[in-house]
Amino acid sequence: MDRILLTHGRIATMRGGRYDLIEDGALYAEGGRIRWIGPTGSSELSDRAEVERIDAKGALVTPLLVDCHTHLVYAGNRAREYEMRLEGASYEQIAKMGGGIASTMRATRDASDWELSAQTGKRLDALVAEGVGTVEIKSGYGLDVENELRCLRIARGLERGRAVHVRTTLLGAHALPPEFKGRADDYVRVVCEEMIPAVAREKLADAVDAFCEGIAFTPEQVRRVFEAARDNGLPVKLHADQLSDLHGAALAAEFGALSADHLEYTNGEGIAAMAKAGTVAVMLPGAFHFLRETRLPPVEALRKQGVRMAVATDSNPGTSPTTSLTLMMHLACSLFGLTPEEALAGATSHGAAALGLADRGELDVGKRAEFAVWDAEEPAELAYGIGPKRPILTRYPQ
Ligand code: DI6
Ligand code: FE
Repeated sequence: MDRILLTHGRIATMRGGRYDLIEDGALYAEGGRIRWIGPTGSSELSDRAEVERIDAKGALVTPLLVDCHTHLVYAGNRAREYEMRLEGASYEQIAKMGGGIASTMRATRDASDWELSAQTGKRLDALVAEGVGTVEIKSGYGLDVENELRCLRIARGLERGRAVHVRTTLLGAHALPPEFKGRADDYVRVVCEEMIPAVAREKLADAVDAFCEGIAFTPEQVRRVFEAARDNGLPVKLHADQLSDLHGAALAAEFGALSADHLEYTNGEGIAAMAKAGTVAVMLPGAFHFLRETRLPPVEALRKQGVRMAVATDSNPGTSPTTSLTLMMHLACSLFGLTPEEALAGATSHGAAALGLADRGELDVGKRAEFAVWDAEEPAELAYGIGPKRPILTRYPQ
């Protein structure tokens, strides 16, 4: 049925990134869009015929969640590296020994399309079961033209038959593949002159990302990747200042990036540049926790400057092996000091902004009629519990 009338919900609309609660709220949707939202008792709601009626019975209603940063397409796992790190090896040391991203690259290249789809689909299903309605999926474990495009195609293909939007991001500049050892600039040329144009031609990605870090690519190399993205009409995002301050946030802002992600080592200048450019700060507490990082992202400064903060899983085998966005909301509060309201905004309204999507992440007239009803009354309950939450029901217009 195309028409939906939800009544008696405690609706956290998340308009403007706030709970903006409607007590005993109702919403009416038609054609996949919200046409009306307000109090259940309103006379405007009377003559609605032939509608699917949902009585939320006082339960919490939120927009479907948005996970704006994942690396879902990969094969294998890195449990052995986890053991090594617990024994004292650092993430950088393991990467330099040929482990890390390169080891997942090998497993990913070796996996068949079917295996990759099946493994990735399982992770995507776990997110969907938690009330996530939009998932960004990056490539980045293929690291050659053929395999990066293959991973993006697999990511796109997973939308079929699932109640989820997949947004894809090319992360060709994730790590240097071994065949380019000592020739990073040559690899960057492949990313700029072959990968990005091919992805733009086939419309396989919605954005381009890069990893700006000592163990990955320099700011100069990232600049070239961003210029190529701009030349091909693709917006950019950046893994910025995760392990050291390379002024990644400022570089991202200079290119009007949709988001700069991680930001543990970002300085004040970078934050001011992000505020000016409207670049969203994506908080990734799963990676912080898993790497046993101690340097906190500059949450108070981001807040003061009015930079919108998103929260995402960063789901990947090396630094954030998780598929629970509500657990990340919990960690964003407990580890980074976000309020539960900020965490929910980060997984709805601001997560959508980090993907450049203005039609979701908030419940309001004209927005997509995508919502979840939770076994909860207080919106803070979503960040409060440790572990995945399951909504009672979700609605997702096809
Ligand atoms: N930063 C991260 O935390 C992930 N990628 C990135 O650029 C780690 C990816 C991995 O270790 O496999
Ligand atoms: Fe990441």
